[in-house]
Amino acid sequence: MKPRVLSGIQPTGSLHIGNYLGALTNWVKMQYDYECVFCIVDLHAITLYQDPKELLQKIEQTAALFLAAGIDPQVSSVVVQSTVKEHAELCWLLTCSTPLGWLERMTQFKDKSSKQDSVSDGLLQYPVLMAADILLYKANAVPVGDDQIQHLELTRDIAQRFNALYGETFVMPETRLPTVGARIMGLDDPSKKMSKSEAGSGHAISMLDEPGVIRKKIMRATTDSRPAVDFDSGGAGVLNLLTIHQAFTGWSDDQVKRHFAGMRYGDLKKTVAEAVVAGLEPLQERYRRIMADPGYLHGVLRESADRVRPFADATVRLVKQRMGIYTD
Ligand code: AQP
Repeated sequence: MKPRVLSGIQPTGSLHIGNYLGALTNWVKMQYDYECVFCIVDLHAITLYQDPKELLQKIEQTAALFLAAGIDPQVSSVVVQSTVKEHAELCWLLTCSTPLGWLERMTQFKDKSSKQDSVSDGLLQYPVLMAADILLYKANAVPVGDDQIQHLELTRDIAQRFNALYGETFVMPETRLPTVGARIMGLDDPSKKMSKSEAGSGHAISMLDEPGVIRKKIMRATTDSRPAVDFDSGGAGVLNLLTIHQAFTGWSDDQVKRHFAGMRYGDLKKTVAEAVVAGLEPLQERYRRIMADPGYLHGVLRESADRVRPFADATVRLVKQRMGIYTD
């Protein structure tokens, strides 16, 4: 039997090239070697307020982007998290053995809660729900960007604690980071990771941005006061552009060095912009075709949920039995 993989993306805002390079491209590469479940994590999205009408649209758009990026629904399951109720059920069961202090220490919680007037309990529970997603399918590997490393460590802690209290139940999932693109930074501020929730129009490149918009954003990207690429002392903004180029083209470190050393920033930006445009154009074309056929998209989501439900149900039953909870 193939080892299992679980990963997810929140249907919040527009998916950007950080989500694409840090998560989606890695999923596409893994899908034929692993049994994969890729989730649109709508229950995670609502840990912060979402406009209901927009959320529904974003869920479909995110699913369509998964398929457009190359996820093959014949071999991978593309699941809207809330349609498989066991995600929420296992989250509650795990919440009861997760110490509050573990959750309060999470940097993402501290960061996101500091920006809210009122913090929901759901935001604190976010990483327990993520642990439930992973442990529900007994995933062996979880491909993520490096911002999720702490949540993956917590997942292993939650699994170990459960196993210690109730007997060996969960397998320990491994974190799988991409070799290039694990952390794409904001174009306007290369000290911050590219993020859907950053407001600035020059911050992120959306996977659905038109070529003209992509070129404009990259030409305006923050670099530094040097005139040309210097690999020994290049600033974070220049390194970020080089990472984006390398992730889109698949060039080796040597190729990148030979091609870009001494190149003026204006020419560097033009080259990076063309690589991004060329990388996203076919994906955008596939996206438009998928969105034009909602019946197909809904069918994929229904079939995927039906495929994974028996496995999810078996895990929750086992967990309940281990905990001494009645199962029918
Ligand atoms: N900048 C990034 N570089 C590399 N990988 C990234 N990921 C996110 N940003 C980058 C990876 O994308 C996957 C899904 O992320 P998510 O949407 O579930 O949540 P997030 O990490 O919170 O993404 P955002 O863009 O920062 O969203 P908001 O602003 O809504 O919180 C994960 O594998 C993540 O590592």
